[in-house]
Order: sequence, then C-alpha cells, then structure tokens
Amino acid sequence: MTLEIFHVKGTRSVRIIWLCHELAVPLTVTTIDFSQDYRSTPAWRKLSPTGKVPAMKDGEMSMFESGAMVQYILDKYGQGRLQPEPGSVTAAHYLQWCWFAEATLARPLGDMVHHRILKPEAQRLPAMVVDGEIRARSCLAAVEQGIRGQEFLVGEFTAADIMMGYSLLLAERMEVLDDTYPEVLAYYARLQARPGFVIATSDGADLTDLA
Ligand SMILES: N[C@@H](CCC(=O)N[C@@H](CS)C(=O)NCC(=O)O)C(=O)O
Repeated sequence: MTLEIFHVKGTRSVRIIWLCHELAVPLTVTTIDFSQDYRSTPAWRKLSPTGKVPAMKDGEMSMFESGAMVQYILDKYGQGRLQPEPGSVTAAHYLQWCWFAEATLARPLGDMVHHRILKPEAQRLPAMVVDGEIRARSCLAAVEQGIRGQEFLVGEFTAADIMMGYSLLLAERMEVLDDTYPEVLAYYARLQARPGFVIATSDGADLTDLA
C-alpha cells in the first residue's frame, strides 16, 4: 500500500478518503495537527508549501490540492470509474462542476471560515463574512438550478459529487445551506447517505486503513 492522505477531520482530506472508499482503493489515513504551529513547520511545508491541508503521498511522490489528488487517483487507480469519458459533453460538465465546487463555491466559504474562525480576532473583517455569504449564496443558487431534475450533478454519481459534497459541508458549517435551496438540500442528503461520506467525515476516519 503506497497511497497516504494527511488528514484533519472536516477538512478537504474528506474528499480523498471518500473517493478511495467509493473506488475501494487502499489508503492510509494519517491525522495531523491542524495548529498553525504544526502547519508552519518545515516538515509540513515540505508537503504543503502554504501550510494548508490536505497533502498526499503515493510512494515517493507527494502533492497538495485536493482536486488534483482526486483526478490523480481517478486516472491512476480508477479504471474509468466515477468520471465520464474524457472529451465527451458529460465530461465537460463534470469538469465544470469539479472546478466550480473548489474554485468558485469554496472560495467565498473559505473567506468566511478565515474571518469567522481561523484568523486572530483582531484581524477578522466582518465585511468579508457578509460579502462571502452573498457570493456563496449566488453559487448555491447555481447548484440549485444545476441539480434540478437529476440525482447527481452529471446524472450518474461521479467524483464531481465528491468535490461538491465537501463544499456543501463547508456551506452547511457556514450556515448558508438553508431551505432557500431545497434541491441542494435534498442532493446533499443523498451525498451524506453514502457510506464513503459517512466514513470520511467520522471521528474514526483516521483509524480507517482502507485496505
Ligand atoms: N484548494 C485547496 C484548499 C486547501 C485549504 O484551504 N485547506 C484548508 C482546510 S480544508 C486549510 O488548510 N485552511 C487553513 C489555512 O488556509 O490556513 C485544496 O483543495 O486542497
């Protein structure tokens, strides 16, 4: 077994644990300390130059960025599962939602997390939280429209739903995922019911050796 995810409960490492569970790909889950002190150490910065979580290793190779990890695992271990045929129309929409989940929806949510929780109180800007909520709500409205009439983002369950599932978890935590978005709530409930999501978000995720 060579694949190892450096994990903190409730962070984007959830995507990797969930994906490996869906694919039945062996994964070692190593929980790390989320403190700023630990994330500033040279050892952690070697794996993740900006100090963020997660980082992943596959043998000698190490990488950061959860979406890139998802694509790497699909390409190396997925045997065509959980992603559409490259170059197809469905693949275009699959890529659209993967990127939207992290680059567009998670971004304002990240601003909210920083200015509500992570930054020292003296550095928090309430206006960033207000603006983040407006931007996040506009993204949730787009998901509401995109998911209407289908079970998952591109029909069948794919890794785009894993990318989106974590962003929705963040939206829930920032209290913007409410009944303004009934289709998104129902979709999120479908994602939460998947065993991979349950394991990846549980206290025991770090004890899970998905062999
Ligand atoms: N785009 C990056 C985002 C990584 C990220 O923001 N991770 C959060 C935890 S989920 C983090 O480490 N936040 C602490 C910080 O930004 O200092 C990814 O997908 O891996």
